[in-house]
Amino acid sequence: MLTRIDHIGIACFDLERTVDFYARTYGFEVFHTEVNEEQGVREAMLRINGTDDGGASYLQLLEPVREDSTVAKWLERHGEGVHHIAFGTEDVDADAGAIREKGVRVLYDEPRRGSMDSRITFLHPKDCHGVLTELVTSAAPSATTDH
Ligand code: CMX
Ligand code: CO
Repeated sequence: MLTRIDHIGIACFDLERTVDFYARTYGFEVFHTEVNEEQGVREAMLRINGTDDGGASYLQLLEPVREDSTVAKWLERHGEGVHHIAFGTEDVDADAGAIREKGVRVLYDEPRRGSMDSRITFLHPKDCHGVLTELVTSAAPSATTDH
């Protein structure tokens, strides 16, 4: 079951400048940063609020690290802005399977590694009324204490 907005993914050209904007304008602080080579991004997670399923909602600021990455391609076409939304679930495998059975294309056969050792998959935007949609299962809290 999908129980929270886990994050909103925002594509940007310059991660530091965008982080600075969110800090100066809203007072949001960086909770976590990492490079995800497989996804071709450098990212900053800004934690906005806790959620009643025990998780949290974040903004995920994304800067491409490779010209052939999906985010680089998207920035070239659209410029900066909202790139995707992500729903949180306790069981990404079960939810992705159930959604696939409804005829929505799930992009990965098996969930891959996402931010903070989460497990993620994506739904094709053309099957979701134009919204690239991610499903996320967070790592157990103990797995993220060293980040
Ligand atoms: N939101 C909405 N529509 C999008 C989109 C997005 N983010 N990205 C692409 N599209 C649309 C395009 O506008 C295009 O539509 P038109 O044909 O009508 O112009 C269509 O999808 C195909 O676009 P494309 O540029 O040819 O893109 P690709 O097919 O190469 O890739 C997608 C699209 C969804 C398969 C690819 O972006 C993908 O695999 N995404 C999942 C991985 C990802 O986004 N990783 C970065 C974030 C990592 C993280 O969150 O941790
Ligand atoms: Co994301």
